[in-house]
Amino acid sequence: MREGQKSKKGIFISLEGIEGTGKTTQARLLSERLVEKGYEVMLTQEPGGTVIGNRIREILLHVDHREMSYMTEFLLYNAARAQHLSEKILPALNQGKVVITDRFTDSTIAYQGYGRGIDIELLKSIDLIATGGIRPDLTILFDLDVETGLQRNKGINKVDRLELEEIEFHKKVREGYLKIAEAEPDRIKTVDASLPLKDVSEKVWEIVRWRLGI
Ligand code: Z5A
Repeated sequence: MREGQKSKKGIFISLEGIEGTGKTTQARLLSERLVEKGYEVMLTQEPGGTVIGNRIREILLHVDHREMSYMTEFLLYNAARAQHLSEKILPALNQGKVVITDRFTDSTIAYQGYGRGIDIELLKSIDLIATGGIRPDLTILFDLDVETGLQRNKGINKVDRLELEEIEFHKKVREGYLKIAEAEPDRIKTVDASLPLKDVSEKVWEIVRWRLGI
């Protein structure tokens, strides 16, 4: 899971992808299936997952904060992640739980790196400070064309600061995700998120069962 982590009994799973790919829905379905099988699960999300993280989330996503610099945005995501890890993720893993997080470091590489254009090496060096190098054991990337993803979100009337970005930004993020997945095929498994919801959840379950050996 990470370089240098002292103890770890649980399994750390992250779900990634552009908006509207179904991460939140699939996180819930996966959690329910794992609980049915007797696993203790902690379902969480970024930015957020803690009181401090949720406050940072409000700052990050508020539509009025259009003047936020890319560097401020990047550092706030990392601040929220550092808190999330120390307060929630690591304690849950040390208790042997399966932690499912809706987004983690790959989101920062995809959005702030490939999307905003911040140097990837710089992102990685700050990530090391925020996370101590902790990586999920398994990441599922939900891949979907940008137009469909944004359309699905329109259906639920959800708008935040990042969703106001031009479509080109979201396309760069999607391409970024695909590059990240290509570079780490053992950790990151890509699922076609354009399939019907039930089919996507079956693919997710297949991958997770394989990873857990059940
Ligand atoms: N961000 C960042 O820039 N850097 C970072 O480091 C981190 C995050 C951690 C967080 O937004 C924003 O922060 C996000 C990235 C940025 N930017 N944006 N924009 P969020 O947490 O509020 O939202 P999100 O992560 O982007 O997820 P989402 O937009 O809520 O979508 P989703 O979770 O992937 O999808 P969903 O809510 O499960 O489903 C959306 C709709 O589609 C819903 O009506 C479903 O019923 C429907 N759906 C789901 N699956 C299907 C299928 N298979 N077919 C048809 N319809 C479906």
